[in-house]
Amino acid sequence: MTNLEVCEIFQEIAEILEILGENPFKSRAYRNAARVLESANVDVHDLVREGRLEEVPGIGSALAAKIRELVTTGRLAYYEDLKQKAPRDVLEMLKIPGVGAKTVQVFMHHNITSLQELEAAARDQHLRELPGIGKKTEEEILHGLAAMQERQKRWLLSVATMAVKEIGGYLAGLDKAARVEAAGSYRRGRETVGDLDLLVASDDAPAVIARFVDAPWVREVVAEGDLKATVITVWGIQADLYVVAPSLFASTWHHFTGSKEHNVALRERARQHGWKISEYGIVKEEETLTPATEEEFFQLIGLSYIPPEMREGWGEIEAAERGELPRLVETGDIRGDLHVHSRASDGANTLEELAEAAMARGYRYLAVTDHSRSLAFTNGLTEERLKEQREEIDRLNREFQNFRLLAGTEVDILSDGRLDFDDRMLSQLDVVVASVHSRFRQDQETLNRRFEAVLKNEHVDIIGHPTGRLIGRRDPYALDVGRVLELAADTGTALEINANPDRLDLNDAYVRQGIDLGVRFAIDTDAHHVNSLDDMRYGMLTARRGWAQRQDVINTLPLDELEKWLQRHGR
Ligand code: DGT
Ligand code: CA
Ligand code: CA
Ligand code: ZN
Repeated sequence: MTNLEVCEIFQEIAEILEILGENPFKSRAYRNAARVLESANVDVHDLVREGRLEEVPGIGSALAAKIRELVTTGRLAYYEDLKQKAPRDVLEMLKIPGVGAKTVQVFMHHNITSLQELEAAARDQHLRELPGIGKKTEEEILHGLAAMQERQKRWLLSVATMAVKEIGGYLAGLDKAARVEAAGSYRRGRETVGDLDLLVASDDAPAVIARFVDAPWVREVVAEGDLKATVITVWGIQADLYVVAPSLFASTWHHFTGSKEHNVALRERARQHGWKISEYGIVKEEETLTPATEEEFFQLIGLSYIPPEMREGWGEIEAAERGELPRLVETGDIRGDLHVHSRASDGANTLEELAEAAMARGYRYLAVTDHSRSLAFTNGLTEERLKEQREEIDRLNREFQNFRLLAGTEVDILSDGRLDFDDRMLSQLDVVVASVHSRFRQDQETLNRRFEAVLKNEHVDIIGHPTGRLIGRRDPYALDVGRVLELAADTGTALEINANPDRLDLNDAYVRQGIDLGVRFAIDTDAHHVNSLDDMRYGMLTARRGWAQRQDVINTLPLDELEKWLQRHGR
C-alpha cells in the first residue's frame, strides 16, 4: 500500500459519501487527508510504525485508525461496505463533466445505475425529464460518455511516441523542470498504451503543474493536484504528469515505469529480505536510501539492471537474481533492413533514394523486396521486371563503398502454399521474404499446411509479418503459431519482427517463445517510404520485450556473415 493508493481509496470514499448524501463534512475530511498524504514526502508505513500518523495535520484519530487498518491489512472494512452501496459505474459517472454527486443521486433514484443505462436514457431523451437536468445537460452527458469511451481505448505506440515527443519537448523547455522522462507502458515499449505517464524532477511542483495543464495541446484537464495532474491531449490520448523532488527521481521513475506486476514481484522480494521499496526509495535497516540512478536502484537490492522492456513480471527478477539476464539487442547492433519496397511495386522511392537513406542511418546493407506479380494491386513485379531490377542493383552496387543493396523479393504465398515465383527465379535472388497477402480467413489446418510448405522451401529466408494481424483492426490468421515457431527452428528459416507500428508481427510474446526454441529473427520495417525506415525503433522494442539478443537477429550480422547465412540457407 503506497501513499498514492491510500489517497486514491480516500478520494473514492469521499465520492461515495457525497453520492450517498452523507454529511459533507465527512467527505471533505477524506479529501483533505488524501491531499495531505499525497504531498507528504514521507511514507505512510513509517508514520504508522512510528505512531506519528496523528501528528499529520488533517488526520484525526478516526482517519488514523482507517489508515492503520489499510496499511497493516491491505484492506479497509468501511471502504468495502461503502463500495457495496455505490457500484463502480456510478462512481464513473462522476467523471463526466457537469455531473456531480447531486446529479448522480437523481440517476440512482430513477434506477439508472450503469453507464449503459445512462447512455440509453440520454439517447432516448428521457434524462432531460429528470429533476434538475435539462436538454443541455443531457447533450453534455452524451458527449462526456463518448469522450470517456475514447479514453478507455488503447493507443498505438506510434501515436504515443508522437505525443511524448511533443509533451516531453514542452516540459523540457520549462525553467523549473530539472529533468523530464517518460514512464509507464510507453517506456516499456508495449505495442499499445492506455495513457502516457510523464515524470518531471523539480523543486517547484506547482509551477510545473500550472504550465502543464495550460499547455497548448491540452484539450481537457481531468485532475489537477499539487504533485500530479491528468489531462486529455488534443490527440485524444490521456497524459498523467507526476512531479517529484530531484533526489527521489530514480526511485519514482522506476515506480511509475511499472509494470504493476514487476513492481509487485520486486516489492515481495524486498520484503523477504526485510527491505522495503516504494516510490520514495529503498528502506534497509531503518535507513531510507535514495538511489541517484535506476542502475543504482537495482544494485541496492542486489540485482543487475533490468531494462524497462523486460519489466513485465515474465521472470526477469528471477533471471536477474541468477545473474542470467540476457544482453538485449540494441539499435546500434542493426546493420541493415531486409524488407523494403521501392517505386517498382507500391513503394514511394527509387533504389538510389533507398540506398542513400539506409546509408544515412549507418546501415551496411538494404534488401529491396518488392511485391511479386500476383499482387496486381501493388504493381507486383513479373520475372522480367525483377531481373531488370537485379541488373540495376548490380550496377548501383559497383558504385557504393561499404554498402550493398541486396536483390530480393517479398514473394506472395499463394492460397495453396506455393510461391508466386519458381525456385529457379528465387535462387537468383539474395534475399527471399515470403508473406501471405490474401485468403487470410482459411481454417487453421489449411493455413498450417500452407505455411509448412513455405517453411520447408529452402529458398525462403524470412517469413514476412507471420500472423498478419493489424493491431486493433485485423485479427491474426487462424494459424498455429507455436507450430510455425518449431518449424522455423527446424528449417532455419528466419521469422520477421515486422516493425511497422500497426503490425508489430510477430509480437513480443511469440518472439520470447521463439527464442527459447532457437528461432532466428529479422527485424524489418517493411518500409514503403524512406521515412518509415525509422520504424525500426518499434521492432527493436518488440524484440527486446521478447528478450532477443544480438545473435538472435540476423540483420545484426556483418554483410559477409549475413551472405554466408543466406547461402547456407538454401542456394
Ligand atoms: P497502460 O497505461 O495501461 O498502458 O499501462 P501502464 O503500465 O502505463 O499503467 P498506468 O498508466 O496505470 O501506471 C503507470 C505505472 O505506475 C504502472 O506501470 C505501475 C505504476 N504504479 C504503481 N503504483 C501505482 C498506483 O498506485 N497508481 C498508479 N496509477 N500507478 C501505479
Ligand atoms: Ca500508462
Ligand atoms: Ca497512467
Ligand atoms: Zn507484406
